[in-house]
Amino acid sequence: GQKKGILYPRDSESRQTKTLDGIWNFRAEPKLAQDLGINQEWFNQPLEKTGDVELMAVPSSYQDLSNDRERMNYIGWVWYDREFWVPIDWNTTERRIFLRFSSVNYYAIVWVNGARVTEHQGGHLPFETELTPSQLRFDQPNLITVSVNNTLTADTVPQGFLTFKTGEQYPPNHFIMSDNFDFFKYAGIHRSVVLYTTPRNFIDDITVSSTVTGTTGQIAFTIDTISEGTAAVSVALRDKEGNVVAQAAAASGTLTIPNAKLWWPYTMVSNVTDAGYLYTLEVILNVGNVQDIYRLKVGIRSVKWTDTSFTINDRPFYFAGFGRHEDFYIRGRGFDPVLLVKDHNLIKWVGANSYRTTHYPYSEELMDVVDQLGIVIIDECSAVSLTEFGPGLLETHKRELTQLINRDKNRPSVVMWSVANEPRSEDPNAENYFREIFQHTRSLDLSRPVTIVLFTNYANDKAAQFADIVSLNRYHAWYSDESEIDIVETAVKAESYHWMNTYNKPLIYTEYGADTIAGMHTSPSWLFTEEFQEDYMREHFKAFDKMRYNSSVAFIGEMIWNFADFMTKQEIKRVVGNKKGIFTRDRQPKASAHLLRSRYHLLANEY
Ligand code: GCB
Repeated sequence: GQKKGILYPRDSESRQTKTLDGIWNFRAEPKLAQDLGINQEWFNQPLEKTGDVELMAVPSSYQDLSNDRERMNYIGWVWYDREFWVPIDWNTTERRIFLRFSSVNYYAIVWVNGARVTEHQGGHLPFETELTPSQLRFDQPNLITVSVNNTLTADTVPQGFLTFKTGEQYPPNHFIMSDNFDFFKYAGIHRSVVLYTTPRNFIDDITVSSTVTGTTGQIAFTIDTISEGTAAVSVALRDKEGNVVAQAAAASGTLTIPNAKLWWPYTMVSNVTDAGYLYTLEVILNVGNVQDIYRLKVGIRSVKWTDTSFTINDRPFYFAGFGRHEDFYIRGRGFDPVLLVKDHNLIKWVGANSYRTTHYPYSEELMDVVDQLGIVIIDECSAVSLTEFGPGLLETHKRELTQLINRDKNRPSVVMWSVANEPRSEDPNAENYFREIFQHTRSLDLSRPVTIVLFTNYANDKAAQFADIVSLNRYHAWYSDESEIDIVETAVKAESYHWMNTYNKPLIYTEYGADTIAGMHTSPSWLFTEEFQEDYMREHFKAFDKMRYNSSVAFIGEMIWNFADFMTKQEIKRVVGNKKGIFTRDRQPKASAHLLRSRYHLLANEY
């Protein structure tokens, strides 16, 4: 059969992984070089034979590693290569070897020893290909070459638009790639590259979903295998101590767990060690006398929603969280385990119970961490700020959702899918477009609600009608009625009630925020000062409190924009990036972090 799973590569008795992370060679094509590297077949030899190469770290964005303005604004093909060895005992038809990329932004072509082995479009999501022993060398180094193109179009998610500027003030061939989103267009090999092995007959995919009835948990499971002989699949669910609490000898079925330990958000348990309880689903495939073993962490929890409620394990859940970014100095959007740990320590310090993966899927390592800590996730795909709704875009967007759900479907932390952030959803074409997007998402997963994050006027919006839960971004007293914080409470309530009453769905306020330069103070508060950010938040809290205590509507959450300052394109409304963080880009608290901390701890006592 055709491989369709994208399980995270994990070592086991039957599987090995080998990282290709480290220092690679790098070469950018000259500006507007018209596919020079492909035409000259740079993949057929070490890059250093084709011209000057630079050092490049993998994983990392490539933009901030040089001091070059052109590199920062580069649009087009860049090339990476390195040598690698394959262990001699991998040279057997008893094993399969896969090459897996966790994220390359945006478009990638991969060659091994000069042969094109795979390509992928779309950042933030993994892709892989099998390498046969005949494609590899076991007695000398192998060459891997990756070309990466960051050009966005009307058919990519997100969208971008190349414009050549002409006129006497412009030099020849002056062009820009414009976009409508508010984060820097980092590009490159953003997450790990690994080789991993499986036995010839192997576990391709695992799908689980859980329900809870009283004290009993149930896990429905499906195991997909690729095997040539008669395959026998068995599964065993082990608790944290390693005891088997349920098992089955079948490729699909339901496990019943009496007195199940539930997966709880960490703010909803009194003992923090009870948060995010994970069992291990041990899956064994036997073909002849060869086994493949894969262990997947699973949580038992229920997610339920109606037009008036949202619950986790049958308790109302109120989202107290953030919008975020994968963003840091130097590495850009490159995966960084140090930052991952620091951020989640800060998130727990603030007492946030949730966040949205604005505006693209975050790393698999991060998803492991939130599963383990009991932090709740609204999982967003890369469709940010869509402006034109053509058939090419629809196809790309659906493919991204398929890959996202395939990757994250088993995560207990993920309680909702977000199909888009701030599309021009008052456009008449948005109606059919989003009807299809929502249908497609539900065809892949019915166990979680689907939301869309809107910034339209409730009366003209064409997409909210399809959502289970409506999410709203709004910046009263910032982008509209700027500085007039005395209107905030009234404005937030008036508008939120319109959304809730028009659509009869739960509402989450997914963004509000004010750019704040850390260390800038005034009394009384002025735009951009720490005092203003605090005042602005307090006015929002008044509105949120009135709405969450109003039992005739379902106001189910507040998420501030943003967890930390982050890099954006250069524009005059940004002072070296977006400063709406409650932490600075280097993760130091502004006054607002302390204010939010006292609120989120109070909220945690109530829910
Ligand atoms: C928004 C966007 C977010 C921006 C934010 C802002 O509505 O969803 O990506 O960064 O506003 O600060 O303008």
